[in-house]
Amino acid sequence: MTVETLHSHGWPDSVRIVDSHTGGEPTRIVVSGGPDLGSGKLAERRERLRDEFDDFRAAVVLEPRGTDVLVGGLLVEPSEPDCVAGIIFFNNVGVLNMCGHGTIGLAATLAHLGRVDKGVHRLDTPVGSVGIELHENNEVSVENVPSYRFARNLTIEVEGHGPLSGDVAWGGNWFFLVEDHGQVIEVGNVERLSDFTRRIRSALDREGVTGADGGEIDHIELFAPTDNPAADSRNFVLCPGGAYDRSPCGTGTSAKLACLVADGKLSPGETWRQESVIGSIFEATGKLDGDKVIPTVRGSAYVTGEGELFFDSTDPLRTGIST
Ligand code: PYC
Repeated sequence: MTVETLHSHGWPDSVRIVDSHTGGEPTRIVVSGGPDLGSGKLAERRERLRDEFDDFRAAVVLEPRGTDVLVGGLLVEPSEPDCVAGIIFFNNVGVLNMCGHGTIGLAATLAHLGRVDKGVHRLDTPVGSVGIELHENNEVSVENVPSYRFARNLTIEVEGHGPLSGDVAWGGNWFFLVEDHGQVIEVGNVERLSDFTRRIRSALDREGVTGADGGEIDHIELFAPTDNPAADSRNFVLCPGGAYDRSPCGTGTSAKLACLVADGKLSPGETWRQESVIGSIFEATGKLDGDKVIPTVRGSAYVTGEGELFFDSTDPLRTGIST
């Protein structure tokens, strides 16, 4: 898209942003000045962002303004009347369905802006509305969308590894969850873990393994025991754009909870403490909703900055650096 087309598309010259991190994973919320996506359902507005404003997405999260690790969110008016705000998350390669760490960061952002008080609120997302509760000490609980296991113990052939088995589960995004992988989940090993999980994603792709309705499995999650007495398990999560999640991943923890409940390893109401590869922790509990589980994921987020991004029309790198 040329700069002239961007202008005629109503691309802004600048936007206001608030940055935060949740367990080490950064979130950048565009709080004002973003493109007008109309007033339809959030799923429709997400498609509009994807189809008509992809350069805007890229400009907000990619270098030189952002990084591949950054998850962005466009704050919009909700379409659901009981919601205080609507949010469309995106990252370095496209739009997301939902984002757990991002929702915790968004709650901290809304509190920072004085737009919500402590207590319980609802947010509209492209995959359904979610609850947030703001606690003391920067902690936030997110009542996520109903989560479930779609396929159990599926075996794929991973290049350089051989057969590998895992579960496919939905936690607001599609995950392939693997317990038995032979990898060491430690922060010093993230390059190797990233390469390994990318090969798993390629194998899923090659073998045509998807979530329900052909949904792409774009998140890969490995688990291992932890020696941290404050956690039940440590994970490594590969995100769609190739970066790894510094947090334990809210939607990934939700998918894990659904599998644990389905296996009878966790009872509704019991707490699961998921540690990330860098050592941050989310606590999660679930309640049954038919054959699905509604997870509540609790973590803490800190606002790290606030400001304005400029998109100078003469800047040749206005739309970011795509690699
Ligand atoms: O916390 O759900 C999450 C998430 C998805 C991608 C990065 N974080």
